[in-house]
Amino acid sequence: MNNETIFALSSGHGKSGVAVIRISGNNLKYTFSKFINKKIFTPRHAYFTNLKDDDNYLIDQVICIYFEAPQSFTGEDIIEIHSHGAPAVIEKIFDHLQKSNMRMATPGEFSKRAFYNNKMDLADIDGLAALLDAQTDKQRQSALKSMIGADSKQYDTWRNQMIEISAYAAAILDYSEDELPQNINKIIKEKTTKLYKEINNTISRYTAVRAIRNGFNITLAGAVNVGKSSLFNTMVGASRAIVSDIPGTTRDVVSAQLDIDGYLVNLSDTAGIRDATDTIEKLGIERTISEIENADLILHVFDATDKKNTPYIQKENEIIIYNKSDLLKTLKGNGKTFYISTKTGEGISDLMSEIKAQIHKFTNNAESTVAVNARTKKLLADCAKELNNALNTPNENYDIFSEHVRNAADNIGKILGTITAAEVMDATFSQLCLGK
Ligand SMILES: Nc1nc2c(ncn2[C@@H]2O[C@H](COP(=O)(O)OP(=O)(O)O)[C@@H](O)[C@H]2O)c(=O)[nH]1
Ligand SMILES: [Mg+2]
Repeated sequence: MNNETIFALSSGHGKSGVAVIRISGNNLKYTFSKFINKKIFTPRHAYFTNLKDDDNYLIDQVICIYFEAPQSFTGEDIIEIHSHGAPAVIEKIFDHLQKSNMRMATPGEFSKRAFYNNKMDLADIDGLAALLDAQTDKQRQSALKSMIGADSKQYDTWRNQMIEISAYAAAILDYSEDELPQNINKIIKEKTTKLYKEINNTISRYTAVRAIRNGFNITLAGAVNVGKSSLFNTMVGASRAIVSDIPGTTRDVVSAQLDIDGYLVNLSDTAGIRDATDTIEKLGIERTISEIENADLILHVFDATDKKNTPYIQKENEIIIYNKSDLLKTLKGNGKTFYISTKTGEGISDLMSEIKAQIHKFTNNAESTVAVNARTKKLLADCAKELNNALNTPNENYDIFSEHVRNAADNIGKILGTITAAEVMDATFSQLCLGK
């Protein structure tokens, strides 16, 4: 850790009414006093002031707030300058701060300081990064919950239980039976089994959490010319993909992000699969195949007027759609097949209801668990492995049992950052943008 005073634009870039510039450092009392031209001031109070440079030249009329350590985001002294949001004003303030011996923060540097000053652990910071990325209400809810410590609390509980089990296991060898709680052997095994189940259950929620945090992937698939792009446009509500009656028009994967019931949905329109001769179309088809593999839900579109429609074995994560129903005299979908017309809008709302139901089913209750991400999933898996090793310790060797459970606790410690390698931390902080 360095003692340098850092600053960054915490509000968004571009023209805005107000910009917030944050400064963090060890002792900013004097700096603040100069900013507001007052010797005595109260922390967390807003001061309206003419911000001037060292030559007494007026930079802007601003509001300044002083947060005294440790009651601040970073745990250090923080000054917030609320200036006008013009790029020229921000530039001039930055220039002034640089001349006052401060430097621009690197991405995530404020959070890094918060971490080192025990203001946040890595699970909180993962939540913060997700919150800053949130586009939909479900993403906001899930991220906020992690950021304010719900995940950390669960991890702490698990870790403490493991440390306790490990301590009891070690004690079995050192103490006589009447000095220990009754049935201690049985109790620690039961507790370890319970933890093992809980952690495996959490790992199994990974795909659901991912669908909330990064979006639920829906892919349009089917033969050419059945109306995939037309349905894509209907769903997006705007003409984003090229719709034409020339087979093979959609060559690349076209994607759009939608908000369905507060969930972020990554919808992609694909080339469709057929024996292509054109090399570009072939590439498109390859991409189609990989999109389908990554899809949480496939909307498989058929042309309802096509007499050749052969019976098709539906995949579990697939909805079968017959499009162009306007060209049919009689129709009705059943259960998981839907007759629609992108031309008349017929059947679209039933289809959307089914899509919503599928999203809810997929993400079911994932909000209630800790938000497993790629980093924490690996550590949870290592933790579960150690618990399993403990349970399979041969010959009732409680020394070895204790060590495995202790290792399991260390993996949870790594999730929180209490025990961690530098590269894990760098990866965590670099998700964050400037000013956080
Ligand atoms: N009558 C009718 N024509 C449709 C419907 N949906 C799409 N089409 C037409 O079918 C052709 C192929 O549509 P497109 O969306 O490009 O199909 P894709 O190749 O599967 O992406 C175009 O001429 C569309 O206008 C529909 O519901 N009814
Ligand atoms: Mg198309």
